[in-house]
This record gives sequence, C-alpha cells and structure tokens, in this order.
Amino acid sequence: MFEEFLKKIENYKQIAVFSHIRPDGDCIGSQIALCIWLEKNGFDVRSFNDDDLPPNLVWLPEFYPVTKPSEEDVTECDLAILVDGNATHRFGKIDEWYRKFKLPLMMIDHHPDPENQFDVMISVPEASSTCELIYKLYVEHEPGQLCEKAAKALYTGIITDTGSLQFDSVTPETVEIVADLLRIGKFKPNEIIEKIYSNKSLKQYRLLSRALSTIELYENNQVAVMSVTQQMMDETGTTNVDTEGFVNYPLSIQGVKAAIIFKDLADDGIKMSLRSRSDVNVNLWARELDGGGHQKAAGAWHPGPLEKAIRETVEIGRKQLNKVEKTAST
Ligand SMILES: [Mn+2]
Repeated sequence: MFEEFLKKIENYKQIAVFSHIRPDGDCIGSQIALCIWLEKNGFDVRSFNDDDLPPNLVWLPEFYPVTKPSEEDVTECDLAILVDGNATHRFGKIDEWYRKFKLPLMMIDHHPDPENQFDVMISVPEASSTCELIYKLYVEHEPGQLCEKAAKALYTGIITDTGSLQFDSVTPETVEIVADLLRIGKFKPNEIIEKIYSNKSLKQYRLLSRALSTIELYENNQVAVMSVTQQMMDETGTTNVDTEGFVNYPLSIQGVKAAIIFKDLADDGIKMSLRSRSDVNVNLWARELDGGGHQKAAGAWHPGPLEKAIRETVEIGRKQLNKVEKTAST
C-alpha cells in the first residue's frame, strides 16, 4: 500500500504534516504517529494545525507537538503531508500556501472521493480510520519502530473514528490492530478512554438537556432531528465544541435510521452533522447540501434560518429513505 509513498518520500528532507481543521482524534492521532515515524526515519518534521485542539485531546501533543503554522514555517519545508482529509481546503491556510510556494503534497486518508491535487495519494475509503492506515505504514516498513507513544496515538484515532469499535467500518483486522496497539503501547483501554470520554463539564450536560428536549421525529419516525442554538450555548456558557457526541442520542432512538443535529451558530449559519445507523447514505445526503463525509457520518452547512434548514434537509432525506426501501424490496 505504501510502496510509492516510501520510495518518493526519500526525495524530501523537511516535512510538514498537517491535520484537518476542527481536529478530531483520528486526524491528531494519525498526525502524531506519522510524525514519530518520520522522525525515526531521519526526516526533519514539523506538525501543524490551524485550530485549537478540543479539550479531550489536549494530552495527545505531549507525544509530539502540534503547533499553528506560519507562512515562514511552510517555506522552510519541501513537502507537506495531509492526513485524514482528501482536499486541501479542509486543512486551513496550507490550501493557499501550497499553491503559492508550489509545495509538493502527499495525502493519507480514508474519506471517499479525493480531490485530484496530490502528488502521492493513499486513499482507502473502506479503512476504519486514518490511524489504521498509519499502523499499516509502520507494519509495511519496519514494525519494530512502532513505539508506545505512537501506539497510544493510533489507538485514540481508531477508537474515536469507530464510535469505540461499534461502526460498520470495523473489521476483524481493525480489532486485531487494536489488540496489537494495546500490546505495544502497554496501556489499559481505560487510560485513554477516560481521557477521551470522561471529561464532560456540568454546563455541557445543561446544554445536552436543552438539546434533548428539541428532538423531533420525521418520516415515520425514521429520521431524528436535534437542534442547538447560539442562545442555548450562550445561556449555558458553552460553545460548538461542547456539542460533540450529542447526535448519538437521537440516533439511538428505536427505529431511527438517521439522525441530524442542527447547530444554529447565528452569523456563521447552520452546521449540520448527519449520522446513519442503517443503509441510509448520509454522505450522499450531505453532498446535496454541498457537504460530505462518510456513508454513516457526514456534515454540511445551511445558510438558515433553522426551520428552513430542517425542512429542506428532511426533504432530501426522504429521497434517501425511498431509495433504501426500493433496494430492500427488490
Ligand atoms: Mn478519520
């Protein structure tokens, strides 16, 4: 899988590794494990993200620092590697800089339909996570280089991107990889799970309680909609980051095939997260709204207002449900 990558990377010395904006466990975990790998193999590595890390991941850069990039940082590098995203516009300012400085790009990712803008592309949409791919890079090249820190970073990404090994993207191989990471990393799952999940604040639960009371079902109770408004966040002293994981509540209502959380972020418009636990493809759904993601988890924006966003999105979902029903009955 990494044959071309391993050959071409030898042409470079100073490498900048980027993870996508609004970072998550998989992009930061894969970024850190890749940086450790690059460093072990003699490259000069810098690790960048334009955004702050969410509070449950701030411990990860202890393994390898992730900083905000400047134009100057980027001019010092002769290659950029982008992880866990397949289009430069998902990575912040590097989108502009790589064009300006004609910086070669490589990409390692598991989202469908990559942009055609990379010199080397490792694109595996059926992989559970980008961390699973970075694990394979270690194994394919020199398994002995996989250290405790990299193992913990990779474990974090696989766990967060698979809903703790619950999603359909999890294969027997994914579980074998996790077993190997536990062995190599010499940690107990709870050491990391607690950092990722048991860090909720009371104000976050106050917001959750407001959000739960907005849940409505549509399309014969198959689509669940939850909303969070700027006012709710202001009144509970929370921000958009605090809504992480909320969508799983409407998604776990009996009979629901897909759930959407609408976040009315006032001037910024409405951010939607779509989740499926059926054959409903929320990636196609989000694409009709100029968003995208995976079959079971996708995102999109709507200019608003909220009621209009919900109405139009549910309308699109109706087509998806009909399509699924049709395929099921033939
Ligand atoms: Mn990912």
